[in-house]
Amino acid sequence: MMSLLLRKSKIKFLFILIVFSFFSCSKKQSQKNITISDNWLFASKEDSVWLPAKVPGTVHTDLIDNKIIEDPFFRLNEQEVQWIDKKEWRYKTNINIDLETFNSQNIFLEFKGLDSYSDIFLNNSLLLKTDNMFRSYILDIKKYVDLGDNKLEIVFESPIKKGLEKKENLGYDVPISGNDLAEIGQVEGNKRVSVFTRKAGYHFGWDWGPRLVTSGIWKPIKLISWNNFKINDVYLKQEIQANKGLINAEVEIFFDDNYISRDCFLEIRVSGNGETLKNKIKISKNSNESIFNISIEIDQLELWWPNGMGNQFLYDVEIIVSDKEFKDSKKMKLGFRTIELVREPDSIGTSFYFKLNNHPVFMKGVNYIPQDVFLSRPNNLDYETILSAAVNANMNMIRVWGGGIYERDIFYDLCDKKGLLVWQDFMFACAMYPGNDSFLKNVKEEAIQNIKRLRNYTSLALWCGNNEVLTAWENWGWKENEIKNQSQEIADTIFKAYDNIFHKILPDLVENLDSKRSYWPSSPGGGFGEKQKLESGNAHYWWVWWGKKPFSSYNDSIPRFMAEFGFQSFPEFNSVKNYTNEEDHNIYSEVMKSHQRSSIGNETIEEYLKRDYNTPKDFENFLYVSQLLQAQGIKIGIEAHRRNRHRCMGSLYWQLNDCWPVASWSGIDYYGKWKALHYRVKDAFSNFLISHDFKNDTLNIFIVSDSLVDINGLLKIELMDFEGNQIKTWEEKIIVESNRSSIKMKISKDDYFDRKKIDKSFLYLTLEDSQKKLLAENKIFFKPYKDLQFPKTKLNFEVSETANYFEVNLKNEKFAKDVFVVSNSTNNFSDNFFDIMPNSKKTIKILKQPNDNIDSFKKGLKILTLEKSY
Ligand code: BMA
Repeated sequence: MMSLLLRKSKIKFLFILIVFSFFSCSKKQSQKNITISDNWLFASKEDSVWLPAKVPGTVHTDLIDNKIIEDPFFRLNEQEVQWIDKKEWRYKTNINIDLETFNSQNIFLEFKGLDSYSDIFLNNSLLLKTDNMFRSYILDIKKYVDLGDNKLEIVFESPIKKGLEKKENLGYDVPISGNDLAEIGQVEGNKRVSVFTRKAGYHFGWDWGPRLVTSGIWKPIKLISWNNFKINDVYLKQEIQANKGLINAEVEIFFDDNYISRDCFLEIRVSGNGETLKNKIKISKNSNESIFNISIEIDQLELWWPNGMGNQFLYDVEIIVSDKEFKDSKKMKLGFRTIELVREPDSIGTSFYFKLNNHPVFMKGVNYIPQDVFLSRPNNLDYETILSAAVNANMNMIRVWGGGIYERDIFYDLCDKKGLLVWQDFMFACAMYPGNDSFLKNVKEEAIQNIKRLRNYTSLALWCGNNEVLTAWENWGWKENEIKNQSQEIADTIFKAYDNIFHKILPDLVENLDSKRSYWPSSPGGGFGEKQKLESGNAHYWWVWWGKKPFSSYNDSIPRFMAEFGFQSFPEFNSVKNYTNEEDHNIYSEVMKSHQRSSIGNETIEEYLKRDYNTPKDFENFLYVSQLLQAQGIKIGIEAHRRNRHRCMGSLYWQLNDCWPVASWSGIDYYGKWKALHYRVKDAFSNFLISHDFKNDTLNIFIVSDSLVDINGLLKIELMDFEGNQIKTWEEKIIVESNRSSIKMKISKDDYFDRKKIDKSFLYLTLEDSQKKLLAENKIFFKPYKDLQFPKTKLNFEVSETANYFEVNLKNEKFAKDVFVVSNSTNNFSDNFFDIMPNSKKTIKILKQPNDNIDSFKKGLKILTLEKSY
């Protein structure tokens, strides 16, 4: 009987479910979206020949694809293509409007990104003029479309000519840094015009980038048609109370003018651990208000954590608007976490650190620039690859730097997924900006759109007004120059524009649209004296590199948060071969110099290199040792910041990646090859770090932990020679306290210092947990590398393969320093640029590429070591 009843009720339930799903599925989508990417043609204004174009794309890449210009990254080709940015370019296609679309109540075209001055014509009528590549534009085209074919044409004006025109109209000069490489453009007295156009600053050149001032449709164009209603925007506001989460969603809904409000519902669905929670409310069209609020509570909340601290748990959130016939929906992801920037007076000055879920977190990371000068080139896989590399190096923060772009959605989607907190600059860098009304209005609209687009991302940690604008004005002599060369009044006008943008417009918008996030006006932003800079706010420390101070000065200049410090290196030889010919293989050749944009680049690398290393024997080894030098320097900086975490709570070095092949501060070259820096940063950023300093003839051994729990550990120090003979050891059981840096052992100089062996021995430091798992290791040498007597050693290696990997097995009898396994693969090894301890083995692997075979892989293998580099 019981089972019959059960069966009956089951059948009834199934019936209801089928009827329900029939009705819910049968609802028509109120909105249709089509990407306009086909059959595009382009031509310059004077040309009657139309050539095929890719959309999204740029004029430069279309000219490359049509073989009109050669690859601008090869040798000196960049110089040959400077005519492109002085011309006007036209793009056209046909949009087919089918009957259903034609009959829709509303038809729009959405331009997600137009670079930068464009006139948009539909069926030969000029409908819109645009002037900001960071904004999207939406155009009501209902009145202008025909059934069937419609001609869409976009004409791009020259950003250089427009810039010159605007410069002329402003009536005074604004200072712009030398990163704007106007001299390559050779235009009317080399005038710098980058700041007059709301366009990525680095397109005009940078001290690691080419000058390739693009135009084009850099983001997709969408044809959007809708009936009755449409979700326009969703803002998910989150709150955490004990172990409950609350989402308050602000949903902006557009209703068609003629829509007669029927039973209309707004619903929110949230799914996480297998179950879906729902809340549904009745709404009605209201002529005054388009924002509707709906909330939902989640029990037993699972929190989101940055990389290295826990899971990146993301809930699926869906917002649905529906009536009996139609529905529109939007799917999003949301992680629950609290995040705050803590700025409180303390015994040093004012703190600058982030608290995540109530824990202070040391930010380990890097500055990111756009992955290509041609912005339509990087695809989703490229984003996945570069951000995975950051995660692989144990980073938890990435700074989207202000001379590039507000990144594409995929970037932030992946940061949410991978636990990389985002320090987001607004797009202003190293220049003062005009302050006329139309410029400010344009900036305001750009900021509104981008704040709204990015505020739902879990990983977004901070809005920052600009990169190095304030410090340029106050510290680089700009203010004084303007007073001297123009007038006090003009200098005041220039700073008034600064004040308006960075102290009024942007903070007000962040406060109104994203009130839970902090805004920081400028990076760096501390006091202006050297000492004050280290006591409050964040710092960019460039005394190493620009100031030629030794790497050891990182140890004494500890700010509250280091947002930039860096040192250059060259790409590896296989990468250099991609953009050069054999005759260019000298760092001072015209081609290599052209792929080095820092005014002091090659000389500075050489100068530092000679301090610590022997002069490399050839070009290939010079490139290799330049990478060791860079890795060594940045390691010193990161360790100093982490040891001093009571004072400094972040270490972001300059820079992660490149936008073309070049000598630069990057840890990953344009082709995706990791330099020594990227491999070694992984240890320096590991959750447990063993590090040291020397004070008054005492060696202090520090243990730094970013873990949230205390653990038992074994600290071991071995003094050994390069042949592997142990001279002395120290061992101590310790407790590694959570989220902390402390000195765990002190050894006096008399104890470890053996004058006779000083150039043949080193200290090997290890930290193991109670299961004997190695948590951290490090080495201390007593002299610069050039003064050490590394043994002549023969490295043996064998290559084997598994289904997906090639493995290189290395064996060594004596100590080998900085072993670089060169391969012809475009992938990276599991480890590289490592030391091999005496009498030990090391296996590294590399993912196979399609069609790879072991013989050609073996042929491409080569091993470089420091000892053989000179
Ligand atoms: C920092 C950055 C960039 C520059 C780098 C190296 O100041 O903000 O402007 O590329 O230094 O000079």
